[in-house]
Amino acid sequence: SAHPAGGEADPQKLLTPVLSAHWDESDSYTLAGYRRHGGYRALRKALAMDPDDLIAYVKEAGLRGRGGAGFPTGMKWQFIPQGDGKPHYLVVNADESEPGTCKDIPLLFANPHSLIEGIVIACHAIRSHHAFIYLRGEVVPVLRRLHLAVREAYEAGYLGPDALGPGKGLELTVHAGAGAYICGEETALLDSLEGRRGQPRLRPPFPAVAGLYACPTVVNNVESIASVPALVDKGKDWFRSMGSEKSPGFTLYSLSGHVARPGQYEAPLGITLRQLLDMSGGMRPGHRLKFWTPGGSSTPLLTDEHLDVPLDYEGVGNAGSMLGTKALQCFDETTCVVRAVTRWTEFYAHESCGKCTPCREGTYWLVQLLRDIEAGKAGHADLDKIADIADNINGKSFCALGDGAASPIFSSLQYFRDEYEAHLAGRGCPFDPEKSTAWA
Ligand code: L3W
Ligand code: SF4
Repeated sequence: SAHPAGGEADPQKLLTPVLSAHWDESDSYTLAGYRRHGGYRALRKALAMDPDDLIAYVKEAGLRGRGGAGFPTGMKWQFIPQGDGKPHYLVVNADESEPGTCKDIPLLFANPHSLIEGIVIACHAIRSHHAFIYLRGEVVPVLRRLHLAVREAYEAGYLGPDALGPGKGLELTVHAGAGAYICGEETALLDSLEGRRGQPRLRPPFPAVAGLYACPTVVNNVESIASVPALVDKGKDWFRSMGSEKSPGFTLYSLSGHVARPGQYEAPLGITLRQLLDMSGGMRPGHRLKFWTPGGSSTPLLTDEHLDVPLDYEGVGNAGSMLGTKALQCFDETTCVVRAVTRWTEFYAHESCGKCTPCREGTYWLVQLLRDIEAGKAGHADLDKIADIADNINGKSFCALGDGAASPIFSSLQYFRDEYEAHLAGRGCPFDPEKSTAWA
């Protein structure tokens, strides 16, 4: 199809494989495989830099957190107080669980050393001597590879007593979670790591001030830290040559759903879903895009009107959603939006930690009402009721899980209210003849 920049262009040329460059090599996860392509070269460069200069460098490069919020990584490192006499910690959030989000797990599986190298660089910057990786516990094959990679890094001296220079040690602990989505929320993660039930803490204080064991802690996403070695190795100008002024760099886009070739596509921030679909063979043959999520189910749905929205923090924000984790779940015209929203809401209700009332009770009520709507047992007042409940969760919950649960409700009502109405009119799902008395 026509390239937006003008003329015909090969969509594959937009790909900028960095983290994913060697995933198809059989030993990409080993130290030897990683070093063959320049692995741990950036570390030498970083260790020769003054920590404050390194932080300034990452700040100037403009790297933003890849876990959903897009907070500037260098700024987060700079928040760590210096000379405070307390230990500093780096905690990598590898508890990837957001529906649709599936980039950190393949990254860790194929290229764990990019994360380990990034960890050593980041610990030099924030003057930390102990880092932790909090991994989603269900992914046992990833846990095994991570343990192997950490052992290799210790044996090679990248970790251990002299990792950051003679007598300046760095320990790295891998911790597997026990299967709760809420433990991906940074403060719940810290409570879980400390051995408590994973529930969010009040912020402020932010982890940068009082995090793990009440000490200054940086919590970063896997992809954010794994991006640091390439940035340091190739330089901030190279990094800034991709993406936009406010959202520079390369990133992993995860395409899933009714697309011809789902998977990870590494490309600059700011490209569009239309371009990504060009790269991935489009929607499955004979079908068209109906709705999609820019960054997992917590980010408001968008539709086929938004195919040309730049996939960066500003562009998606201006379109009324959030870039989030760049988990692009694409649904075609055969999908019932009410069914999809019900399924997501069931997830949030199940994963609600129960600490605050709006989320604990609200997600439960939403599930009951959505199931009634889907089964054709609801009335028009129930559509207003789900909007009202979502309104009482959004911004009134203790953590972002509540806001995330409200967002598919608001956005689906905004774009597909007629489909909800059709469930009421047909007394059931118009997409499923067995459930509906009036096939629409
Ligand atoms: C010090 C301040 N630090 C903010 C730090 C804060 C955190 C970061 C961003 O949620 C989003 C959420 C999900 N002093 C600070 C400060 N910080 N002000 O900056 O904070 P925040 O509150 O903007 O976001 P968050 O708590 O990190 C993350 C959304 O991501 N999401 C879910 C993603 C799920 C996954 C997964 O499963 N892997 O990533 C998708 O969009 O809804 O809005 O570190 O401490 N004054
Ligand atoms: Fe727990 Fe939900 Fe409240 Fe977050 S919003 S603290 S997950 S009950």
